[in-house]
Amino acid sequence: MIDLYFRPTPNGWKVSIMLEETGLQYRLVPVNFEEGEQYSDSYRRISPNGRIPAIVDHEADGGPLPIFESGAILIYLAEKTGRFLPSDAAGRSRVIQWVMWQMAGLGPMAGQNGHFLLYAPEKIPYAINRYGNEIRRLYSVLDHQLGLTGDCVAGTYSIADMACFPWIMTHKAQGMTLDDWPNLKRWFATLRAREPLQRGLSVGGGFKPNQMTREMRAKFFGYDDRDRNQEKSKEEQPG
Ligand SMILES: N[C@@H](CCC(=O)N[C@@H](CS)C(=O)NCC(=O)O)C(=O)O
Repeated sequence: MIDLYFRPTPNGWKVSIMLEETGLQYRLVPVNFEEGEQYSDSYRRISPNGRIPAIVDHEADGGPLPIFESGAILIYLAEKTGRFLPSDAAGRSRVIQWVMWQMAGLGPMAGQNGHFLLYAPEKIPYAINRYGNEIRRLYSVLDHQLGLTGDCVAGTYSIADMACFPWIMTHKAQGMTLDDWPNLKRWFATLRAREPLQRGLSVGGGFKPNQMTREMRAKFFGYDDRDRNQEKSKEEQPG
């Protein structure tokens, strides 16, 4: 049995999709961000970075194995099952390159783009332009790659597709339309039709981006909403 420490977010879905695709037995363990559970001592023993997703494989050789970082989890599950990661050196390298690209580029940049577009307490044009330009560049990179490889990022359906898909799924919230990237649009529709992928996305109650109140967001993102409001009301006073 595998415990999946989870919350319905793009990084969480990468792993729930892989678990559904492989048919491995797993148990969902929700992590309550509003209560700050991700920072508890017990959770940090599983995920030292205090983020979801994480897994514990209770059937690993040598005893229960905690794993954090979604890319590392995908590679572990692919190796455990012998699926979605080619065994030849070139094919394996191609998939891992795109998993790394997602982990170091698409995910973090889309995260920052979404933050400055949707959640930042003030609109900062410099940040919105910087991350907006970078996310458009990354969409173009993926679109170009899919123009070369066809239906899958690294040739055949793999953990590279599962890593990228949930971050492209949030394109509307990112202020993007797939109409500008025909290869990406085709890939997205093909993957969207996969039943295991759909099951992975429906785990944990679907996508509720705005379930946090303004106060919760202020606490979560570490800014003092109360002080800002006081400053704002001072600014708004006529003098
Ligand atoms: N590089 C990490 C990123 C994980 C991550 O940022 N997870 C977010 C949810 S998508 C999280 O746990 N946020 C909680 C917080 O910021 O306190 C991975 O891919 O696993």
